[in-house]
Amino acid sequence: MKALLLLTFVGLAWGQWHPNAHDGRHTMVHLFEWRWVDIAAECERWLGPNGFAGVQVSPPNENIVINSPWRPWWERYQPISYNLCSRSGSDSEFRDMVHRCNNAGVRIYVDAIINHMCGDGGGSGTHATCGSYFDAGRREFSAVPYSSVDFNDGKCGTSSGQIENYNDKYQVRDCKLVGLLDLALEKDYVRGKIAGFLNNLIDIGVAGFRFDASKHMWPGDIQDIVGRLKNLNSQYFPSNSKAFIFQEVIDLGGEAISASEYFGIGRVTEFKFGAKLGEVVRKWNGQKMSYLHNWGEGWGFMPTGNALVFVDNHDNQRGHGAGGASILTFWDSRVYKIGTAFTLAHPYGFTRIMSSYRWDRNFVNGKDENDWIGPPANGDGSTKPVTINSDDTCGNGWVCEHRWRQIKNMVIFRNAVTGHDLTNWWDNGSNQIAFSRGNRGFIVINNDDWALDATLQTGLPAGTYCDVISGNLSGGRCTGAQISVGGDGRAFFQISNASEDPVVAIHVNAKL
Ligand code: QV4
Ligand code: CA
Repeated sequence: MKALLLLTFVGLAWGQWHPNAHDGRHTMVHLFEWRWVDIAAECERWLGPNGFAGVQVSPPNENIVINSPWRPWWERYQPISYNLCSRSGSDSEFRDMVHRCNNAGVRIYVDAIINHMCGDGGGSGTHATCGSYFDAGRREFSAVPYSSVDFNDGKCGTSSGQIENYNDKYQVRDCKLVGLLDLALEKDYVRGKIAGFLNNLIDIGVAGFRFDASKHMWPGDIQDIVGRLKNLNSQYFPSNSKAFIFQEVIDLGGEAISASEYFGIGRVTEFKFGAKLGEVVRKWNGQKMSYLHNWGEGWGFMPTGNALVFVDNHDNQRGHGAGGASILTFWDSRVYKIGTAFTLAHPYGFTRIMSSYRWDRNFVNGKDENDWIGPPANGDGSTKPVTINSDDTCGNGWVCEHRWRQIKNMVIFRNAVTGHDLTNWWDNGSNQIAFSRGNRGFIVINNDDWALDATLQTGLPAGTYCDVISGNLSGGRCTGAQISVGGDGRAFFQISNASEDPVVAIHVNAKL
């Protein structure tokens, strides 16, 4: 019985729920719209050395080219074929990136668009990133190939052929999501083509997949496709490793489809996390930081072992998808850093950091009319390189949140504390909170409008620690604040509410 339980546990832990990261690495970053050559360099110069587990990359396969007049980021969510060429680079550049990132200890997770092809209004021709011929009206995609029999047109029950009612699960799965041609995933042929695409990526050496629009696919169809996947490439992974799967299902409650239907396949995006965290950090709707004491399942979130969590994603940072106005983004950097520090310090879920580019926002009646703007680009539409400034920030319009010291150091904090329970919770009944992660790390946040002055039990061994929010441990000294922990584990903290970063975080790997 014990052995059986153990086997089940190992199977679960190392199956599709496990990110296949190198030991001690516990956070991925979404390098949204980055070029493969830039990601390869970033793995070697930043992500590897700073303990990042992996990168979620933008869709690598061929997509429609939309010039209206400039290319929107969302054209990449309209596949034309499974050939690997996109604005991020060629097939050989993709392979080189995967190889170099794996060698730097950083995994690659692919955003896989398998629910649909391009929109029904996509026209016909070769306006696609590898130049393949297609005809959206006739449902022909010659480079796969797919034809009209491979789509759900006959199955969808609405007169528009679109999803009209999210309370009808048949519509949500069998009709077109915003006009996107919906694949007949119950067909052996279609499943085979998709599995072929994913297995090619596995052979190249990727560690797993984000399944886009999973809510719009029947769990049984996804399960069948996952069942066709090879083990991961043994050049980089232990033998018999399975691809990590995380499914994009937006479940804020109140719809026909719930995230739990997908738990048996892999992890699932927990969208309640960012929506609620934004409310709390912004102190909207009567929320307070002290209410975070039972964050996680206690807030009605899915079980931690199923959850993929993030403060914002590429959709809800610009008003697409779900979450609404509460979502924290780099545009509000102070609250963003508070929310991200809490996320990375807290044990709940597998964490993903967003890394963005800037665009010119243009709000009209509360909606950003420029929410479509693609990555920083040259006049010919090609994506601009990510340049690195002498202070480690990025140029050319790339935000690089994952390089902000306050965020990068919390990725390292998480690596130091993972596996240790949340203990020593403290709050002032308002917006000042603190907690330990066993005897490995301690964080204090002051989100009130007055100063924090408190002597708190840190749970840490006595010594002098560097606050990794205000600085680094460098050359045997702290470049920012220092915290002395006494023999009884207690330390004195003072955090001004006027501080740009009203957070102090200390851990055993940044101790003098
Ligand atoms: C328009 C009309 C349709 C019409 C169609 C005619 O709205 O009514 O039928 O033209 O062809 C773009 C446009 C959209 C356009 C569509 C098809 O914005 O106006 O339809 O293309 O031409 C991204 C963007 C979408 C974009 C899509 C495809 O967010 O705006 O649509 O890419 O380019 C739900 C889902 C969830 C989804 C979320 C955004 O449950 O799965 O909405 N999230 C994922 C991705 C997201 C992506 C998709 C799914 C689709 O994270 O980035 O959508 O792959 O909550
Ligand atoms: Ca579908």
